[in-house]
Amino acid sequence: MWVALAFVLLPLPQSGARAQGALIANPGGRASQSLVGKWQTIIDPYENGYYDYRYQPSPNGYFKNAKPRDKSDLVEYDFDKSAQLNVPGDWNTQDPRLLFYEGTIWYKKSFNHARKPGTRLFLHFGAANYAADVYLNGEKVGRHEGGFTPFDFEATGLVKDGENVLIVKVDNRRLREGVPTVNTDWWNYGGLTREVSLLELRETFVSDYFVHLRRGSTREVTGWVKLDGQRLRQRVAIKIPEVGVEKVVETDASGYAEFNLNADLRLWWPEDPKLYDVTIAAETDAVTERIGFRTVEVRGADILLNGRPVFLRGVSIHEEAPLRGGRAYGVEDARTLLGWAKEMGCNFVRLAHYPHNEQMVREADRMGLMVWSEVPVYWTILWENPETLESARRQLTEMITRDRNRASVVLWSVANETPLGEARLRFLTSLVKQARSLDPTRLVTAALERHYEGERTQVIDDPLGEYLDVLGCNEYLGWYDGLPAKADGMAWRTVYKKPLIMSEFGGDALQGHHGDELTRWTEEYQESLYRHQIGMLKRIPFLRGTSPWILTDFRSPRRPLPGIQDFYNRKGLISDRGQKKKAFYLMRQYYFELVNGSRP
Ligand code: GCB
Repeated sequence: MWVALAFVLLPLPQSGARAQGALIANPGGRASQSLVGKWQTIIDPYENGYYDYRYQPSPNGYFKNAKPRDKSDLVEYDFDKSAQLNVPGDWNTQDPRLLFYEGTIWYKKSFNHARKPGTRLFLHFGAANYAADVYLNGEKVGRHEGGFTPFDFEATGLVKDGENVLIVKVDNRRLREGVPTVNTDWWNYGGLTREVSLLELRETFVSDYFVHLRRGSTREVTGWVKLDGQRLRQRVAIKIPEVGVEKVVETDASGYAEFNLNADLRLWWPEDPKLYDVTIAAETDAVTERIGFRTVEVRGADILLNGRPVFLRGVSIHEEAPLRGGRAYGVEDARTLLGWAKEMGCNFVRLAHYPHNEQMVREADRMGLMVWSEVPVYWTILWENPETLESARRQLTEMITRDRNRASVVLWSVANETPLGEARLRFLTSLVKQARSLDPTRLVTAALERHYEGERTQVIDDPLGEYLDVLGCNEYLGWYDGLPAKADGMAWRTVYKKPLIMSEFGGDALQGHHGDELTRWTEEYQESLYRHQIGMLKRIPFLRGTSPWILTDFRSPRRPLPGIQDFYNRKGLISDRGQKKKAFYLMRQYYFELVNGSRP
């Protein structure tokens, strides 16, 4: 029943062979035509451009881009006279009318194309929040749900020589059965929030690959490649020219081949994030990208990077643009956010609570930051609903497919603060299993909750812990639970012999708001909270990492308090204007002490 249902819910692949959710690896490394910039847009809160007045899907929706044929003709919309929005970019911060908007906006972009013989064309979207219906020259190309992962639709047969019209209906309404669901502590930024491009690929092309060190080995590179197209049996070379290595394999009838090779590599470390050009060269196509090599494992309560125990000095980050606000995108935003983390002494970032844009992980690769990457399975998901599970599984697949060649990513997180129960355990263990089958090389985690044993002990015994490699835990002692000094003398216990990352702790402070240590919302209260927390963290024997909540203040509709919050969660160590709060420096001192055994 459930398999049948899942099948019915998924749109059929457009060009026969490609599976739903299949992504083209390394889209930034392909020949492409960028479709970023100004798009014409129509705000459509009633979905008038989609449904007719009987609420049936209309064959003449806005995707037809109609124009009056003569002076008497009635057409009630006109993209070309409508307002423009920037892509990439959320709509909420581009027009004050749209700050709280949740609903449909139609986007239109015209582009010219001159078809090259022997090419296949794919429309690539970095992300669209939440549901996107894509039309090219009046025809439906596909639909994607999930606001933080990429998607590709083949458009080979639909692109014309000359002018083409691409129209996308983006709907960011929150859905009870969605992933995330209706209730989150972040802004529901809508729109084409990441890059859009037209990829130009060969008729048979290298569609995906996974290149990594075998777990436990620092010399043996292993993985697989996959071709897409008609000529599926080919010789494919995997090359790392800098170390003079090349291995040739033959793909099978499905275009798939595995490989193994030995190489004398300089490993990827946060202190020395070495990356190599790796080329996958088939007979009909070749692609190159920068890849780092490292292993990550657990041994008892230790996390081992390249076989050595590491402590993950981290910080949690929302994908919120530094300084200008709204959704972050692109290299500049990534450099600023990750640069602040580095300045604090981090070797690790938790990218909460959904997959961030690809530039974040690519920059983390270059800058030497280990990454925790997460799907938006947050709080109160509908655990019993098969559609919800299907959506979570698809988003997990898209996240892993996009980033599995990134050395920086060490942890896949399947959930954040989810309530105990059987259906939830079934749901999450299914995600854990899937993550392991898509990527057996990384560690799997989740941000769990804790409970009291008496008044002075916190226990982590969530049954999900059994299935994870690393336990994450969110705790708010001193903020939602008592005052900062409550952390003093608090003991921690877990039933698992596994490493713990304290994946959240913290409290709100309005930057520049001062008072004594017991006055809420002041920098002094937040600083004192961090002081008590650090004292407690140092006493947890199985603690192997921390990612306090959070690097910068971020917008949240749950935070209305006038004069203080004004719809921002103020737990940032840095304000939304980029000013560091006192607690930033305290955390920085703790991290520098961890590295040097002394003050910075
Ligand atoms: C949490 C959530 C995070 C919230 C944070 C808070 O536990 O995981 O998304 O923003 O608490 O500030 O309450």
